[in-house]
Amino acid sequence: METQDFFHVADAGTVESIGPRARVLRGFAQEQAGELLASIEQIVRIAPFRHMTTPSGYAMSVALTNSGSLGWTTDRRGYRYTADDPDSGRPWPAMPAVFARLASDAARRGGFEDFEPDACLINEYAPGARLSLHQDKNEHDYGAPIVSVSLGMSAMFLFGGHARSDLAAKVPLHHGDVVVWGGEDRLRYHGVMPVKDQPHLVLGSRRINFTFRKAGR
Ligand code: MD3
Ligand code: FE
Repeated sequence: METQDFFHVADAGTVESIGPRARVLRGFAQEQAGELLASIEQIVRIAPFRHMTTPSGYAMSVALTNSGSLGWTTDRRGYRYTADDPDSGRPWPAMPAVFARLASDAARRGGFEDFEPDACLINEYAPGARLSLHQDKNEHDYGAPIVSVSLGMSAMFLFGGHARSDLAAKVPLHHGDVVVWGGEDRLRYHGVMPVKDQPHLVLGSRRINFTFRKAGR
């Protein structure tokens, strides 16, 4: 195990509150990481990672794909969820059972019962990739939480307030960490600082973050 991981073994199992209804579950997905990555490999064979274009015309530095009955997409026309992969015209790959179970278990641990996501957005970060401050507002029902799983290189997550100008807290996220957000924290601005190139033993110079959402009705 490399040094970067070594320091995060000790806090596995701890729960940090970063908001009234936002919890970091340290190392919650660590034991399952291999299985999760194998599932992602299968998904990417059908629906490869791609750099989508934002409505303002920029290519995102983060590459993404989806699994589940709905997938998040962006192009010049805007942000939305679609049943089909716009590149292939085929449905997004089904959500693996291990994904659905992890999402529901983590949500319960974070204080949300009966979470049944229909969408899993998978983000891939190369060194330097970032996500500017934004809100996740394309989902039908803000009552359901969002569950996020981080694998590979560490990143500094920015957790802001309800206005873009609110000061953002910095929360380091490491391989195996899971975060659960809901209730009054659901619409807080958030982002990811440019990822530093500190290669991970298993994933190398990559960070993968996948977020489970209930996007449809
Ligand atoms: C906080 N992804 O895909 S984790 C995203 O690490 C996204 O790739 C980040 O933000 C990443 O939209 C951050 C998750 C996250 C997702 C939804 C949230 C944090 C959130 C909704 C409300 C508050
Ligand atoms: Fe987001």
